[in-house]
Amino acid sequence: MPVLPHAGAHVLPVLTMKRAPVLISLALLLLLPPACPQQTPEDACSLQILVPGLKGDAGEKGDKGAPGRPGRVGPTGEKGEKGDSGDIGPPGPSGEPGIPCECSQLRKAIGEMDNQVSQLTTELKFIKNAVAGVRESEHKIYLLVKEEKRYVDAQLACQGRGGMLGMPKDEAANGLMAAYVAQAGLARIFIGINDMEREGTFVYADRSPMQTFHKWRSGEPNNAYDEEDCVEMVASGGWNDVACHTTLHFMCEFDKEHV
Ligand code: GN1
Ligand code: CA
Ligand code: CA
Repeated sequence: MPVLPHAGAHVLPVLTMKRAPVLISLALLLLLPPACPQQTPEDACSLQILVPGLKGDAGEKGDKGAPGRPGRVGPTGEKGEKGDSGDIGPPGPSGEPGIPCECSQLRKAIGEMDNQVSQLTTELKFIKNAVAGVRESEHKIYLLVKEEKRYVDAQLACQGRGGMLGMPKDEAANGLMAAYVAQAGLARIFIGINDMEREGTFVYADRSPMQTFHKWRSGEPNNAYDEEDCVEMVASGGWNDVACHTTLHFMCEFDKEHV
């Protein structure tokens, strides 16, 4: 609340309660004896020197201030594109030395195994030929069975051993089989060829059709007595159709892949 000026106080500006201490100080100063007796009366050793003077001239430029504090960290920038691949690095250091190769020992072991393989091969050949009495080509093993059976029973006997009645499908196979028969001192054997299903149409025991290769003897097949639907091979290698109920020795063949 403003304090209204009263009589005798017109030299002072309008005061507020906040300026009351200043007013009191000024009043005390007026009551005190003169503080500057050397000065002339004209000198304003009075109230005037206590009020602020005029604004002085601008001072000299100050020294440069200390650098300001670093600003705040800015927002994260956008992700940049992938850069190119770097250069190939230098080669790494050499590895640990390896274990010395026991080459001479390995060579010796391999040599011994080679000897064993060739010895076993010789023994197997002896067993096949002398004991079992078989013959073989690149892909097949042939077994001459010196038991007389009818065609169907002969085929069953071969199948029971994992094979088929021998099926000469080319000159080489026919020659091998014929030599085997001749060497065994046999005159004739059943082979795996018949025309049981359709008269005059001979097929192999595996049902594959007969191709251009054949070894029919002169005048055969003649289906003599109208009952010859099975085929025999004579020691010379020729073929002749005979009755299937005839009992003969026979030859089986086996695929080496399935042995
Ligand atoms: C035999 O039995 P024979 O000789 O008329 C053979 C026939 C031959 C024929 C050839 C059972 O007949 O298959 O075609 O010779 N029969 C038998 O001359 O072997
Ligand atoms: Ca026939
Ligand atoms: Ca015949």
